[in-house]
Amino acid sequence: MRVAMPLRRPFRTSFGTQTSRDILLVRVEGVADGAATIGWGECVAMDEPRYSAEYVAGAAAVIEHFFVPELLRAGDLRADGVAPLLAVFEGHPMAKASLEMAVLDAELRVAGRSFAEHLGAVRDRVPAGVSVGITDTVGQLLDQVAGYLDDGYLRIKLKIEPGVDIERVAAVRERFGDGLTLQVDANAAYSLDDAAHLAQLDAFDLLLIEQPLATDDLRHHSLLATRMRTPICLDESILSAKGAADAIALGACSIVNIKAGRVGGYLEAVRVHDVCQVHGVPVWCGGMLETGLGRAANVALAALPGFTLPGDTSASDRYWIRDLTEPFVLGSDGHVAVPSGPGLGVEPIPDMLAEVTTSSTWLPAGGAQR
Ligand code: NPQ
Ligand code: MG
Repeated sequence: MRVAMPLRRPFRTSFGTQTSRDILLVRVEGVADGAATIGWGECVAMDEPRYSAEYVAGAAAVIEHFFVPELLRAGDLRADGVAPLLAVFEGHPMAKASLEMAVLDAELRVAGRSFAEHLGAVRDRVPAGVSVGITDTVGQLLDQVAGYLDDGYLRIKLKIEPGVDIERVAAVRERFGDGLTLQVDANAAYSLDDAAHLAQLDAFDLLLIEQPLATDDLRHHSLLATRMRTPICLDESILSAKGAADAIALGACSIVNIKAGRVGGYLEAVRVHDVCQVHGVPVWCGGMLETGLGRAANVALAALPGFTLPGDTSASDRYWIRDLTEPFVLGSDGHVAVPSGPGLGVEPIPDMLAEVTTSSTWLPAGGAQR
């Protein structure tokens, strides 16, 4: 099903401005261990192919025409069988991840186990950071950062792009001081020719710079790492556990942002975590403006031991006036609680879901019903 959720405020990045979120949700029904169960998945694809090649309508189509028929043909299905079955199809990691998430949720609800427990969490709360979009003026940026620090967020991430970078970081550092944990995200907006320009960021003691260069450019990231002191973190470039191992071996990054959708699912996300842990590479949990469903799974993932940096695991009210589930709230300690109930530990509030649903398609063994 598709839901339309207005954003609390427009979110601008180097690839565009979003004012609302069109989100594909997956609801599976089945029987596990003899008991009827349902599960929810959330696809993190954006409505347009800007952050990555996937987009909502494309994800819905590939799920309907290829992925669900393939899974139905296989019959007996477990969450750890979803990725292997769908591996015959190229690409579409976000669409694949949403199906695996839904099957895993259904399975864990019957087993009475939480996502956190299943993935290997070692914490019951996770430190929360917040991602701040590009603003029209420096004044607006300072006001927004002040507001988030007031809320209690433990680290600030500024979106940057060519022309809106060094002075913004300088202004935030000057206003909030050396104690502020600060990082930036370029969403692939620069090229290696900008190395000297980007090295000016070294003066501001940033925790990291996220994805400065193109998604497919590991070699240039590794060269950039020799030309600036600020640690390089990869987001868009990390598409699998093997890819993470390659990036680390090439010296393209020293920190990794993990997003389950981008790597094809929460089970692969755990493997990315494991590879990074073996190499002593810190990881943190990214965000894709998820509803409470995706947020629940992200917070569970962020509770694994290698997640040593605050994630973009913000509270629900960072993005939504009203979330689809009971809202995730920021505690006075700047942490978000990890759900402990079976499966995701949260579900859509029926009234709220009905209010935001724009279409739904039921895919039984016989064929689609709208
Ligand atoms: C990132 N997320 O780390 C992404 C990018 C991003 C929280 O900064 C709609 C849907 C708009 C997904 C804008 C954060 C989005 C989006 C930015 C993802 O690169
Ligand atoms: Mg990013």
